[in-house]
Amino acid sequence: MQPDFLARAAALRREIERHNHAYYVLDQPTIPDAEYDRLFRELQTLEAEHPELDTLDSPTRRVGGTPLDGFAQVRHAVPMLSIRTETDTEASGAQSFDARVRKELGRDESDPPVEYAAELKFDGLAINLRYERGLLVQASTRGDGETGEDVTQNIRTLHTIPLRLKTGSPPAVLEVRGEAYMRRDDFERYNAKQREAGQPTLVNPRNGAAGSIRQLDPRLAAQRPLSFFAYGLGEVQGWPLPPTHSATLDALLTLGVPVCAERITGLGAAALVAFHADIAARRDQLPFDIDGVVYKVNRLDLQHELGFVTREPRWAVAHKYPAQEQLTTVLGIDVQVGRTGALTPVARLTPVFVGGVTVTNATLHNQDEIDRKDVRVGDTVIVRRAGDVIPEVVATVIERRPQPEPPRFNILQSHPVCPVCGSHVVRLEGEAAVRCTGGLYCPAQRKQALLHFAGRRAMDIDGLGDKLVDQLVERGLVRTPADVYDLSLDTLAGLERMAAKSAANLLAAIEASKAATLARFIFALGIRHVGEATAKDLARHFGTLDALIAATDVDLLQVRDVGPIVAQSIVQFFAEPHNIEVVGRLRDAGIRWTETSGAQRSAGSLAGKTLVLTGTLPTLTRDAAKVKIEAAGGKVTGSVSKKTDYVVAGEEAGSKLAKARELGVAILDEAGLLSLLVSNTNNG
Ligand code: 5U1
Repeated sequence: MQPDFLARAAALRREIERHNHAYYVLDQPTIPDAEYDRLFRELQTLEAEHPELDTLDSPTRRVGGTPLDGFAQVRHAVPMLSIRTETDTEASGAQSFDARVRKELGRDESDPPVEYAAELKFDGLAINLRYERGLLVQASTRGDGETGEDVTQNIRTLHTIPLRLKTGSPPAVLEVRGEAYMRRDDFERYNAKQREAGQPTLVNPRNGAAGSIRQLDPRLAAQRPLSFFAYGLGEVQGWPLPPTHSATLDALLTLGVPVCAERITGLGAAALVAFHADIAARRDQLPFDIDGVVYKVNRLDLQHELGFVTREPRWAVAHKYPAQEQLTTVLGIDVQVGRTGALTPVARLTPVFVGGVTVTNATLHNQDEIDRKDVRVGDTVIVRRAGDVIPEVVATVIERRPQPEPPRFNILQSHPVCPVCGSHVVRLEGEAAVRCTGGLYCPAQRKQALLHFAGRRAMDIDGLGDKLVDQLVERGLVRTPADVYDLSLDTLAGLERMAAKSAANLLAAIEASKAATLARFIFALGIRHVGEATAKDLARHFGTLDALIAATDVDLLQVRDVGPIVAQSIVQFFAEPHNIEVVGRLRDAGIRWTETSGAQRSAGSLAGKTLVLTGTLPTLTRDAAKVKIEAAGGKVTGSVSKKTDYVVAGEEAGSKLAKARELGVAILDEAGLLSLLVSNTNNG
């Protein structure tokens, strides 16, 4: 009989790989992170206690091992070829390839068209994955095509690459060739995190992929999110080759190897021209960078017949798209005020054609990024435009800097006040951004602030949407939210796409919004860092708007969950005279709420208590339970911690209930909650 630990390890591996697949491939996590971590640690412990369990396909191998001194050289069993690359127009590139292929195969006009496979040319790093008897034993870079570098440890950290092929009868040897790449969203997320932490950012996804794979510390490599697509084979033993390239990729998919779905097969040059045009039109919407498309003769016997010239096969060609990075010069550095008041430095550029459009401006993100890249007016810079992402300056070519050197650029020095509204500009501690303190008064922030003010969870003005706000602000009819309450039927009816009936409905919604709550009103003001939950806490704590306006940093720090950053932001907001003026006008317009005294606020039976709702309650919806709890002075949060007073659990309560048990937090059912609420009514 199998010892228990063997069976347990096998079950854990199966379960962890299932969760990995759900999380990394399907993007649909099946269990909470904490539960996944528990399973993973259990497997790590078992493997540490029983070294005989430590196999190459264990998911624990994916976290990266000890740092390397350098990469070992790997001689490729079958050379890794490169591909002929062309940048002609869409039609001529495909037609000249088809003409060459037909000529080499001795086909003339009367012969049927050649069948081609067309796919994407990913912008990453070419990798050879070597599977022996189904097990991933080695991963190597292309190198010079004959000899590459052994990057097995780092490649194992890519969760979409199978450590074992999905087949009951694995081939003796199967080498899979493809590209490791970084998705654009992973690149953006990684860089945003790095920027926040004041750490160096990646220049582009391709450098991100290449840099991670050639990273000597696999634990660092594991932190950089990479993906992989297969597009061909190397050495193969004991695996019947399918008759075509497309069938080969299909077969790899069934073995669990990732293959990109954006591929076609078609007859003759026309199919390739159509594929090229289709992908060109959708290039920006793809989740990853490509630098072109690849055309291949689909039948493997014809590929064999066509053979190679030097290191490039005659049966394939890459057809490039315009580059997504170009060199240009910085004519000046402007500052734009964004919707949260952040002053974003923008480089004005000598116009340059990049990523299919002419770019004249590129973001420099913030002061830290300007300093890190040392961008100055007059510099030659690399500009990148990929996907729908706004163009950015990714690096400065220091060698080309004009002499004498231009001065460094500093936002606070060049813009001590907001260029749009003249309010003070500050850089808050711990923040990368320099911000305008103008808030509601600043026109650049006005549209967004208005939309927020009118939002469902704020003043709930039904019908005051995007298009209308644009018109109202652009025509100068609304400068601050207070102006909304001065709008007349005539003015509204005179707007584009606004019938008399809609204008009357909007006016009624504006009127109805005057019956507010203090919490909604505070939230509607759009104070930075004051979300809905904080607004409720502030309303509950201070009871009146005047008390909140008069509050100091020290007073604000008494409020649950308010830390120094939030406190500073609130003080700064009410210190700006324009904001006080707008608040006064809103009150004068008739916005009202019930203000509560200190005694009333502490009277609720759940005053000061924090509750977490989990599972389905028998009669109350989650929103209804939340309203009742808040009416009794309690607060509802999303996660269980030692600070939680009660967890209210219904049917199918999951990890939150388990956590409550683990931490010894009191657990209530709906009846228990209702009895607490009843005691509130009796008391209050
Ligand atoms: N999709 C794809 N990319 N790519 C790159 N196929 C493909 N094939 C290549 C290369 C270098 O080379 C083979 C044609 C040998």
